[in-house]
Amino acid sequence: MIKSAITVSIVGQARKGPFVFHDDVAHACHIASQLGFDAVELFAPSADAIRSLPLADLLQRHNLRLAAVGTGAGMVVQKLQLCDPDSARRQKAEHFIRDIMSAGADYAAPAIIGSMQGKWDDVVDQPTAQGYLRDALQRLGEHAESLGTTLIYEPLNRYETNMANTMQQGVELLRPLATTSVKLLADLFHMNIEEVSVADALQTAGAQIGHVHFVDSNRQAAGRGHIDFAPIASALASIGYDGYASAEAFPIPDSLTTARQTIETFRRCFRP
Ligand code: LER
Ligand code: MN
Repeated sequence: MIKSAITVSIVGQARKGPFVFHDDVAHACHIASQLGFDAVELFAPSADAIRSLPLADLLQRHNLRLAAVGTGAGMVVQKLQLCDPDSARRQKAEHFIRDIMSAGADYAAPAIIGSMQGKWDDVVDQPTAQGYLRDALQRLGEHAESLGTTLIYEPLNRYETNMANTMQQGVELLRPLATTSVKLLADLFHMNIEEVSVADALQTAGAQIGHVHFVDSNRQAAGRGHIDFAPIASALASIGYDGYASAEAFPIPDSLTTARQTIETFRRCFRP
């Protein structure tokens, strides 16, 4: 059965980012559990920041799971990315991700690679960048396997990366990997921009989908934009997806309204 999750960021530099809750993890957990969410997804500045939270206690007290941990703070705060021309910087990026993966694995949560994938450009051409990214995904996928988790790779819209924009490009990027521990993230906001049909793209990626960012066309709560969620819910049901639908949305007009609207749409889609 598909499970619900909601995002909380504790990255100061990401206060304008698409996260439902900011700064106060205890408050986010309280509201998430009151509204009946299954889990929270955490965006943190570092593995140490995750470890210094009273997360075990909060999750247990509110009967929540940790759905996933984001790694994008490596880019937002330190400008790290896996396609950096400088090998020491690439290693630093990989190390940052590895650390977050380990912190997430304490709660059986996978880590997400979104903006940390980087981009190709005039300095690092496309085949070289693709090689850097694939090699890192291979090593990090093996690390996920050893931790008993998965690694979630996220195709992003063209304004954020040129590595993979669609589910099909994500499938092709992962195809040569000698590990099945790297899964795809289907972010409905990015897919709404890039896919011919969001439902068809979900069907194409099928069992490779490991996480869903459940959000509307305008990156507000599901139900506050113009995405038609019925065919998306059918596609996810038909591929047997049983991971999280996690609200990575702007808190517009505010966090509570966004959380309420999300869970209403979630129930309409997945608990009819
Ligand atoms: C992260 O999940 C995401 O969707 C990106 O747009 C941010 O890098
Ligand atoms: Mn996303």
